[in-house]
Amino acid sequence: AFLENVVQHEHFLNGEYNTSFIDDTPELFVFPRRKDRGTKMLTFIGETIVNGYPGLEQQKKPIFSALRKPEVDEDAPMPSGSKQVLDERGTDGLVKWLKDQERTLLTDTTFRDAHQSLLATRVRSHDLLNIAEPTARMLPDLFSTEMWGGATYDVAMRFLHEDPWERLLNLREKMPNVLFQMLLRGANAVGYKNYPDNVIEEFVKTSASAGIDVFRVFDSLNWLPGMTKAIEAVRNSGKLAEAAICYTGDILDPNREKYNLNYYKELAKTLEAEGAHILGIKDMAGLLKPEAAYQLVNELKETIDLPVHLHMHDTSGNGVFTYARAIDAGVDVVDTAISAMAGSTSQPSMESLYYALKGTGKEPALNVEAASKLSGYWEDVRAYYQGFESGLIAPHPEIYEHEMPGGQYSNLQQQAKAVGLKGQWDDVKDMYARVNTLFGDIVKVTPSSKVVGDMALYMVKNDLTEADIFEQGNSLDFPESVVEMFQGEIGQPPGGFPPELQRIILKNREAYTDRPGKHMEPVDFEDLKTKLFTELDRQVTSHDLMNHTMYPKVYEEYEQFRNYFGDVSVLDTPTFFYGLRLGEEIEVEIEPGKTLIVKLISISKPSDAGDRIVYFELNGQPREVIIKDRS
Ligand code: 3PY
Ligand code: ZN
Repeated sequence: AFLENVVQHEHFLNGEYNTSFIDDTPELFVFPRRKDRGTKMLTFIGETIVNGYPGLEQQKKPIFSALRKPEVDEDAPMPSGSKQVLDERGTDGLVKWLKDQERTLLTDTTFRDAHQSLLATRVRSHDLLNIAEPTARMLPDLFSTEMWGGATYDVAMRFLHEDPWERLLNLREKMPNVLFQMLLRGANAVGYKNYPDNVIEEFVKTSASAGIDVFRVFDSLNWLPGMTKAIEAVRNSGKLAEAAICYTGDILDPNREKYNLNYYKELAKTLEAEGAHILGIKDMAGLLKPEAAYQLVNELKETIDLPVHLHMHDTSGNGVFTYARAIDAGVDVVDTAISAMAGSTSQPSMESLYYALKGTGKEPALNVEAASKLSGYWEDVRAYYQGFESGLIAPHPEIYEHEMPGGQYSNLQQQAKAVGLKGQWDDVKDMYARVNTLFGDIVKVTPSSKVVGDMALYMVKNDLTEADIFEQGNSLDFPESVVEMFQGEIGQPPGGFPPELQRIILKNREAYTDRPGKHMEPVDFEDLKTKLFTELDRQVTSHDLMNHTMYPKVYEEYEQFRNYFGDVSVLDTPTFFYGLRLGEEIEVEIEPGKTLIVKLISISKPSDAGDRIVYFELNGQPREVIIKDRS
């Protein structure tokens, strides 16, 4: 899961709802600067009706079925769960409790990796919050809910115009009983590049106080120095450090000996010595075969004294088989998703795993009927996001050949299309594997996977072979991401970069092999606070500081959007993506107890200048907004 959408990001960055749009369409500012909330909302809905949502473009609003949301008794006491174990017994107590469990526990990734991998990370807080409390009440046996980090942080602001921190805090309130887990890209935090050490420290501290309990920390090259600061920061925050080894290659293949069983064992020992509470195995592409899972988990359990938590993607279709073998070997926790959001590039289905093992005594801890009910909700919600489906509708065992992380697959496909390689997708996939070999066989996960993808596109586009790179390399302009990686900006792969290739790629630039964080100036947060206070003209929170530090430009656009259109996270998802049908009326709860009733009356033809007037009723009163038709 991925590489997030970088392509799509870039694509959309130039478009629609961002600063450029607002700059190019000054006539939008005929409205008073401080519009009321109703007008802001009508402006957004009008905008969506006239111009569509970026990536979906203008289209008719489909008729969706009513959501099958399971009923729960909200007055009953909340069942206690793993969160209470952590709060009462601390991290060491939690680890002991986990080791004492007889059954394998489950992490539910539905709120993060599942939709990152299936729906381009587009699932909105509205749909998560709607099912959060039922999930907490119905699945209290979960080890954790993975609901933050990875690409969600960036996409929330960039495309959903939501604050990721608000999502976290609101979910925490509705789910007080299960551990909250996030994916942290080591020194890259939730970004695509290394950040200064003090940013990693602050980010972890702030996330911990906003509700994260388990931090799954990885490095995109399995480079220990890329993870140490993050692990230390998690421990200092009193939370659980799940240090992950990224699984690549195939330990069953004697020809892939760089990443053999011993390699993973040594890495695991090092992570244990670094202070990990839990060892994560992060199989981001879904390459871990069933027998390999058995051997790996078995050997790790013999080698280290930590609970083992296995994450994988079901791209090949072999996920449940792999998990069943990992369970045979005594794995402590596995990552699964609710079935309607599982399979393919997402995680294996929790109900499928349960049923596969039912009656053997090895079934994971799960109320399977409850999970099935929740799946009905997700089946209905998933339909809202149909425009973001990856298009991969069948098992894809080819993954074992090209090793592309699940979420990168559809993104790279888009990227290939964008550079005119639409008909050469097979060549790109093939080249991806060849570039990996050229680079010395590296781990491929955000952000290293993006570098391999960029190089593959570059070589196919320019009709270059490996031999050409060595022969003509001095006169070639390599993609920026490739140059940066070979400089050491995202760390070092095991065994280093191939020296001859590195010389060719870097030309006269210098490479370094120590931690990039060491070369970076710490961020002065006090200073930043003052600066943002002037810019935003309001109190600055630690969350603002983090948003700005991670993604300055995205955050600026997010703030502009929010000033202009207000808080659009309160809208239901069909309206958010498709606007309203003529005559349709919706209720929008803009804050607890305050509801707006919005009805679409009519839309004018465009004026000579291309403006349309969209007529609404807002709480029964006529209202209109002027929207530039950009078609
Ligand atoms: C991410 O970094 O977002 C991932 O999901 C990597 O697998
Ligand atoms: Zn994943």
